[in-house]
Amino acid sequence: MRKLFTLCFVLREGEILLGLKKRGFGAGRWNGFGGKLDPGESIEKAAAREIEEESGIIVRDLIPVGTHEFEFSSDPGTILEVHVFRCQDYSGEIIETEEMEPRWFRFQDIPYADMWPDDIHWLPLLLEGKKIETRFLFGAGDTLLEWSVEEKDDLIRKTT
Ligand code: 6OG
Repeated sequence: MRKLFTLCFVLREGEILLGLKKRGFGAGRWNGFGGKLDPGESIEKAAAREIEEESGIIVRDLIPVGTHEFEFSSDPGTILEVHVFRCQDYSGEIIETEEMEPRWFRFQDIPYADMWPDDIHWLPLLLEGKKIETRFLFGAGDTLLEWSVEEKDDLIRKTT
């Protein structure tokens, strides 16, 4: 079974917007903004809706970065398929919400120790503008058992 999620990172000059998740899955960890798709909703619509619900801003550009497949050994066969975006153009004011406490971090200060353990393996690639496709298997205590991170070429290639 696959469960679809979105995850979006807002960037500005040398800084990334993260939110401290205050409740639910991943509470206590810093992460991008995102969540589950509503029934019938497109992935892009869900990404924009979640970021507005969780941080107050309206995104004007959503650049697809790739996908993660997360699996937990405690629930084999259930794949969390997470569609990742970055965004550099938004309107509105960033606010704290019931779900997230937002904060800007300089790239060199990203709190990897207080994030999901997969993040350190791919977030630096996102910051370099790379596209990615990853798989992570988590064991007890959310430790990483197996993982792979592939850098994807852009689909459009120059032929000359
Ligand atoms: P809600 O439960 O709030 O959606 N998510 C993960 N993000 C990272 N970096 N690593 C993981 O490793 C994750 N598992 C889920 C997807 C959960 C949000 O958390 C993300 C969603 O944006 C296991 O609806």
